[in-house]
Amino acid sequence: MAGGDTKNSSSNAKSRKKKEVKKETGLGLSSKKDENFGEWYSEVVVSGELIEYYDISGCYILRPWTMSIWEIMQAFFDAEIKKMKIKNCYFPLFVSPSVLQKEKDHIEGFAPEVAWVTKSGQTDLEVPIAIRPTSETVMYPYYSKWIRGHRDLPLKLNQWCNVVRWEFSNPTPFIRSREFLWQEGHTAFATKEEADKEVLEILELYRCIYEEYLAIPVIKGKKSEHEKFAGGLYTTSVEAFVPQTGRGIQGATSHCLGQNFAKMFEINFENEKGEKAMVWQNSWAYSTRTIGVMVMVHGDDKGLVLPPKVAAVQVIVIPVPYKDADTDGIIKACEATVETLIKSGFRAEVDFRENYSPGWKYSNWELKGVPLRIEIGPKDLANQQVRCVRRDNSSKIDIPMDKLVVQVEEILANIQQNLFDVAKQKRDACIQIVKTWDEFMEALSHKKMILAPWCDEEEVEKDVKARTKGEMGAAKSLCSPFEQPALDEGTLCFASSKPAKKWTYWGRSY
Ligand code: 86X
Repeated sequence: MAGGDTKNSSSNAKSRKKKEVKKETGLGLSSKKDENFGEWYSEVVVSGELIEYYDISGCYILRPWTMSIWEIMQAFFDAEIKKMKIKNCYFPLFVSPSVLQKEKDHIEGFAPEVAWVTKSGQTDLEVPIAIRPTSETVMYPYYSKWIRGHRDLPLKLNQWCNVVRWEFSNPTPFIRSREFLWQEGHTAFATKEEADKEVLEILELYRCIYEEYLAIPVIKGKKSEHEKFAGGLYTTSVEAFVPQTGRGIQGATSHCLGQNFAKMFEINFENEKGEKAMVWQNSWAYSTRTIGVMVMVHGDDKGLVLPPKVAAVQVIVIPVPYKDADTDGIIKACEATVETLIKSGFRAEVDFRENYSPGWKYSNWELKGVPLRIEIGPKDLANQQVRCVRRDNSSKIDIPMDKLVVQVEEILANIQQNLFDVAKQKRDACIQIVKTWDEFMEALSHKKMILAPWCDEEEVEKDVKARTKGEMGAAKSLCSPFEQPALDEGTLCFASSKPAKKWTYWGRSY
């Protein structure tokens, strides 16, 4: 007992000391990504100033550093869907219980997550009202009203909003929060062909957000019957992977709803032949979860690593004055550098704070993940150059002042590409192809993302879940990739030994 106490108090003292050092300097992370991923993540989102914890569990403050990333992704996606003639709208936050109940079947499983308003002041509401967990039931009664004839189709609406899902399993900033921001698109067409086409167009935009903006490789594919949105016909998704935890993560979904909701909400139209017909619908969404995936994939022991395409500040300029140096000259050079960069369209800032040393500033902007640091000291001034330091690989490059713009452009493009390449190489190293149950279990224990031939039967997937249940969580199907490797004649399902129908990714997931 005494021994235990001693050990405990000494390790407590150690961690207290670590935290004290951290408090004094305000710098450095006390957990390492490879040693304690969970703690590292909570620490990095706070120290990197993306998130502040809130006094309601599962709710987080999104700080400006987060919102600027969100706004950049939003600007891209919003412009793209406008090209597709999708229009923005805004429906109310509240749902009446009668409408929410309307699609009982798919609500049933979700019911425990619905948050309700039951009072105004001290007075009970006559009828409690629900807060939207998603907006099908809010919007579709009006689709029924607005759609009469084929001339009213297609109806293509999107909204940028918050939703609330009162989850009980361990909340994680961005990844699983009780309130989050997203866009939800809801479209209605006369034909299935039009709906099918849009599902894939939207999925391609989601791939683009992950791969081109967040520099995260994703796999496009179709969800199994068990994992699809129960209210819909089929679900497509982009799936990312976090090597440290060996977990897949659904990045965004694009559903074809078929005519299920049209039936429930009576969304009918008169077609060109004058016959009554039901619309074909889609719905699709991506959320602030994207930002959590970005932190998990690119962050390191120094803090956040922001891809240049989404960074609020792409270049931070830091003066490095010395006692007897030409401080004025250095300040002027810094100002000129930022001005040139901003004029050329870069997001650049200079850090002139006087009460911090250059070294402290370096660590601080590394913690915040700024892709490129430019240092200007006496030597740089004398040589008419600036020193660039990359956040992704710490490499240092001196560039002549008169080549600033072209070279910074090149370096940022290179960082963006390098982040993707490194992430893809790490992700690919975690993909394992298996043919048998034993190989599957072995790969799972090594935190792999597993590609296996599958019979595509729901019972078998349920069985896989049951057989892999444990403290780490069960394995499930992630998606059947659209890019299917050849499936040799006679290949058997890894889990049931029945004839395999397709290759499917499996793994633990968020
Ligand atoms: C599923 C389906 C769908 C529109 C999307 O994935 C894209 C955007 N919606 C969302 N889903 C629910 O339907 C749901 C319903 C309730 Cl009542 C709930 F509490 C939680 C839910 N979570 C997910």
